[in-house]
Amino acid sequence: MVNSTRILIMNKYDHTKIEKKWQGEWEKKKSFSPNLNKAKKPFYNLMMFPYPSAEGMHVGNMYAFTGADVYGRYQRMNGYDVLEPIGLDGFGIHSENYAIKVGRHPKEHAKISEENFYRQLHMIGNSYDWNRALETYDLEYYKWTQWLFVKMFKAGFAYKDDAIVNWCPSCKTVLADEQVIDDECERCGTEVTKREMRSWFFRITKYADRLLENIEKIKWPEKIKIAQRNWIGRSEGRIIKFENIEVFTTRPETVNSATFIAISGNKNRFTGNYVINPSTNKKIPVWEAQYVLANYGTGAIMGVPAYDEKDMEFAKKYKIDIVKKPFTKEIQGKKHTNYHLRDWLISRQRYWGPPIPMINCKDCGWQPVPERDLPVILPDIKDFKPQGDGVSPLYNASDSWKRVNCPKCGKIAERELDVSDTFLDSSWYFLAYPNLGTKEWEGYESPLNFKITKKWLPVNAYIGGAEHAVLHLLYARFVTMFLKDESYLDFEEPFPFLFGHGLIIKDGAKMSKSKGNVVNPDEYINKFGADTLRMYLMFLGPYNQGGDFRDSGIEGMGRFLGRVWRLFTTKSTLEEFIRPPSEEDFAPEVDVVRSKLHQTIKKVTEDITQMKFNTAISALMELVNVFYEYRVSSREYLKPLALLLAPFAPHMAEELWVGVLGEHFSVHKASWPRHDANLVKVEQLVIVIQVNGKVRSTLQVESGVSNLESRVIKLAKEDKKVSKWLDGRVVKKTVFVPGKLVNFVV
Ligand code: ANZ
Ligand code: ZN
Repeated sequence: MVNSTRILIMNKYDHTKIEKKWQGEWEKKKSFSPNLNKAKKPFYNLMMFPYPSAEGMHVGNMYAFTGADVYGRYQRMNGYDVLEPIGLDGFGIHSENYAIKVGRHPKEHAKISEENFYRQLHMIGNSYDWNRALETYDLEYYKWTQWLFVKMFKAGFAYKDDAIVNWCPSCKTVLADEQVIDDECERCGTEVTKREMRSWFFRITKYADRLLENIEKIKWPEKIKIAQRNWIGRSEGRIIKFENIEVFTTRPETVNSATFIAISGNKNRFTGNYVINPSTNKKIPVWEAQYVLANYGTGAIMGVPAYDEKDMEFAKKYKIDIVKKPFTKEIQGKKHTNYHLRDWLISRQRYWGPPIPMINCKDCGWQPVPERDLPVILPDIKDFKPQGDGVSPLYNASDSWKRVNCPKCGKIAERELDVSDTFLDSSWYFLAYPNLGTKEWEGYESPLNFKITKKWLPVNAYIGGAEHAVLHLLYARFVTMFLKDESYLDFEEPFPFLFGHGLIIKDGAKMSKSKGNVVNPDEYINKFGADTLRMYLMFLGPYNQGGDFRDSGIEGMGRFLGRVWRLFTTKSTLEEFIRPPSEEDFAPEVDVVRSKLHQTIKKVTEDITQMKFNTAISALMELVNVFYEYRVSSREYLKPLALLLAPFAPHMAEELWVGVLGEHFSVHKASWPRHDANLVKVEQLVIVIQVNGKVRSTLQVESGVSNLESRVIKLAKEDKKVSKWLDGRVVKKTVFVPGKLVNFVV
């Protein structure tokens, strides 16, 4: 049945207009705000918490968010109630350092960058639930960050201690071990020094074994798992006593070859002391050595130059005996397990963070702020800059803020002046999103509504960069375990499935502000549209590997989407094919197109499931080529194409679906197409190609195609082995035996 009445005359695709239109429509209709109570098939699709740097988002960030969104949209079309929330991790050193650099107050700066960041996030067309955005500097939010501190304290997990800690001379604050990367500050790259300070710690080490053992149960990239295992660094050995000096060793069987003892020191020097080696009963010297770490094991080692390289180097340098005895069977010392992981240093001598909710009373000691008095509001102060002498900027707050009544005895006491680490803000945000707006959230006992939490957590898919392999991902696991043990949660791994995306490279380097090779998405979105940029980014390479950003590539993607648009809009929309029936009867073509479509459905589905977005897009391009080649314009074929396109180019797909095909709003709620296994398989036939009767090549084609004379001849001529024999010659006659043979007579 042919219906040629609906002739569409469409204008050129106006991306600016169409993208704005659908973004407005999605928001108005709350298309991506699932009803959390009623949802039947919850799917929590989360991308790692971004922090808004003032210049806003660059295409590297957009790359991360887009991949996650493609995945979320796909799940939604598969019938899930997808929750895809977004917010800003705007408290903390990163934002504050920038504010200081540009001479703004962090609070004022936060407003500016928030506005810019949300504007950009709207532009890229992700299916965020805009009704539940959150910012870590929001009072409502950090009330609960402080609550978490109080819970930790009450459970004995927070303590204040004097310790040798990492100090960043540029950020003028202490840092946690995890925030020192190759001796440099994770934030600013300055070389970190050591300092003795009194600071708050969380006992993450209590969970060392569980954090380690659970790694085997979660579906994470192997690289990230290895990083966590190494960071926790469990090592089993023994503690051996050399008179009054205890050493930790993982090789107790080498004790009879130990020729010296070394204790941690700032210099390499001999102390003049000797101790008896309990295995050989010989006197051995006690050295101080820089290579012995003060806070690992017992801070002292037995030097076994014959079996250990570092000890060998030291022994050679200082002319210490080198003795190699066979391993002893008399194993000395008691068993001891050592960890590389240290307790999490939470204090920061900075302004822009949640004040640590603790009160110091002369008589009662440290007391937590009662939960119903939270939040402890960060006071507005003019002199917010870090001072460098270890005194917190909150020292400049008014006395009325600094002095409070002790919650226990009521006498005047003093507030803690440190704020907490930014990584505490982001250690629990994934729990917050589904709970925003619940009555628990508005209260003070716990932010977590039991039913909602049970229904929506843990996170179904967590997508982010590998640079947080240890930091955020370790802290979030720790906090979740803690809340489980405190009976607030019934699971202990927040992210059972984590996907690590790759990085965008520009001019040979990772895209980052410090490298000065940042590409702002705004200009590209204005010029090509968000859909084109999204598709281009997803096409750059496998999503877990990233890719190289080039202007020429994005133009190519723009042309492809233009082709898609014209495919839908320039011809009459007929119910059947409109390929002129001049050639063969078109039944075989139906076979070809249909099997290509079903192959594509299968391929795109499998690829998206594995986040291989680049090959999914290639498959779509091939399909579009076939549609052009066979002049496909039937709804039967165009509808599934629009559906397959929807996760990648959500705006154009919506316009094609609703505006062109006249389907119901919205394509993003329509069902993902299913392939028919019978149609995917196509019989392949081998056609022999001859030139002057001699076999020069063979051609493998789908059985439907094998009978099409002009198509087979075209393919045969394009065959490299054949074209060699045809070049420069005139084909006088072409013999075609359907399904079997082509012979060119030249
Ligand atoms: C004797 C020995 C012989 C060792 C040998 C190794 C090889 P992991 O696996 O990282 O735990 N060690 C112990 N405490 C140390 C400290 N505070 N600073 C520096 N090194 C320290 O490594 C444990 C090994 O590292 C220990 O076993 C000790 O050297 C050294 F053929 O003892 B071994
Ligand atoms: Zn720093």
